[in-house]
Amino acid sequence: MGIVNVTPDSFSDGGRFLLAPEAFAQGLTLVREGAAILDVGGESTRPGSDPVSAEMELRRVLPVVEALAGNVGVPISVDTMKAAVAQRALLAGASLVNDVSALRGDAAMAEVVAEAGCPVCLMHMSGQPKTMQDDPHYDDVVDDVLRFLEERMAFALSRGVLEEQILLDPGIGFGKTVEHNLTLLRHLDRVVGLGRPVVLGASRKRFLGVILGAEPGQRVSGTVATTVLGLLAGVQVFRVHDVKPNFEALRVGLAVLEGPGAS
Ligand code: HH2
Repeated sequence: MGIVNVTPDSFSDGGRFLLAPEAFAQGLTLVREGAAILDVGGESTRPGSDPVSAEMELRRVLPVVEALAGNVGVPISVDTMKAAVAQRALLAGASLVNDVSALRGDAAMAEVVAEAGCPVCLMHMSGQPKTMQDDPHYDDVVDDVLRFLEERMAFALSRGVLEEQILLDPGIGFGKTVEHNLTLLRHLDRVVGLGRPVVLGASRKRFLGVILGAEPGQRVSGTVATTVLGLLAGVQVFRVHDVKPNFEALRVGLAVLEGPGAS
């Protein structure tokens, strides 16, 4: 899953009118590099970020979803916590909803997803992006994340979302210390054990910077390490900025695990 950010704070000097063409070009590049899904987002959820309005998110996301859906042969995911944004993006050609609030951010989201009959990614997040890194605490981070994901899956099912449409994500970096992230990465097999495809989003995240003493653009090899570990644990979807190195690592990893025909 290649990341297409349509957010001004994700593109160094992106003004409003530059965002869509830049994001569209990025999407094409990521597909050329091997992405099997593109995840388009118009609201930054990085620690400390402020929410944006639905109107602003729609203005950013819709043209990009529409253009990519008409020009690439891979499914488009919309990374949003807002039902209105998900609904319009689905109409514009998106076919998956990536909701980092796991259907908690907007009371109408479950219905939108259930009615569309589309896949939905439910991610663990403790708190809100604005404050989630203030003092994250868990009794047992793996148990707590598993319980949360089971509870959110039960909620989704109760609202008419089909089990086979649900993907789960432990939410690396969302209300977690470096140690919490490492513990979750060590126990990804238990998330996989919940029985649904798992999405891993470790790409360029801060814990890699802490380990490596590196800025975001220098965290690619560290990201690839998490991808290979995820593959070994049974993770099926890797949400990454740098598709080529991660895709190549997956191809080699799959060739080893399943034989050359699998890559
Ligand atoms: N991480 C980010 C955003 N969306 N979705 C899922 N399912 N899993 C994740 O780990 C995840 C996510 C944050 O990463 P990034 O896209 O780099 O930053 P931003 O929030 O600025 O878009």
